Amino acid sequence: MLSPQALDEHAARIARDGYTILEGVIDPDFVRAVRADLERIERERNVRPAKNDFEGTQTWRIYNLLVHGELYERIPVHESVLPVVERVLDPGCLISSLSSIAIGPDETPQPIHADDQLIPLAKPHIATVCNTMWALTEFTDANGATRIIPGSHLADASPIYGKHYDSIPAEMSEGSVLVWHGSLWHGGGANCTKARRVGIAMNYCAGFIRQQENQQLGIPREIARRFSPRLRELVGYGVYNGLIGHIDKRNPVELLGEDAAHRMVWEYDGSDRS
Ligand SMILES: O=C(O)CCC(=O)C(=O)O
Repeated sequence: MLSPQALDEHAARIARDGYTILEGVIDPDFVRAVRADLERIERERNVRPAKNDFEGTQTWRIYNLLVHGELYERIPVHESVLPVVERVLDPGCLISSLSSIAIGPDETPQPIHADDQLIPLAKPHIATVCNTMWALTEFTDANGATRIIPGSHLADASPIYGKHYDSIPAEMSEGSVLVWHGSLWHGGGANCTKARRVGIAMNYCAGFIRQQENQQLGIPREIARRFSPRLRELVGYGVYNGLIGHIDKRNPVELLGEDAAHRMVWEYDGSDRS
């Protein structure tokens, strides 16, 4: 577990450079278990690469991982990763999407993009998105490590789709996590090796914008019911700042048969906004 000081330093690095790498924070047994389980899902669901350049034609992706078993429930709440994200967004952040990305041999580079570029806000702006890439294998220049352009989160525009930009590979050891500001220009790398580069894309957004994968409709309620209280909030069974996301003035967690832990904005007494 990272110290509060280390967490602050990582958040400061993201503010300055647009990214940071949390070296070796994921338990090796967990890394192996997730890798093996992704192979199971691929086999059972006959997952195949997409046919477009953005997702990659030699890249295996599995979306909406929270419906695929309890193993995945440990990812969004990881004790060394979530606190960094909470410092970049705030504790009211949400899961935006949770998917796997296995880049296979012969994959070509993904077009450089910013994960928030479809959000029509003038740039640069505060982080509305904060994304993480978990290395389930080593990430190297040769096998398709995520390519990044340090500092680009401060640009006044998003990259032009399909244009070449000089970038560096975010190389990291198995069990490490790359965390970036959603405005950072980046893309998956080309894989020139004979083995797959496997990652988990654990993506978060601010509690006041729309999640990329619809978590409340995409995860059956009986699955969400077994989630931990924090995971329920992260998928959207909660309200941001006591207001955003309410249903008829009530906290949506009540749909799961739970009492709401936090007060709604109209219950604040003016001195206390906790
Ligand atoms: O696979 C990667 O390294 C990055 C993927 C990515 O940025 C995306 O699919 O949006």
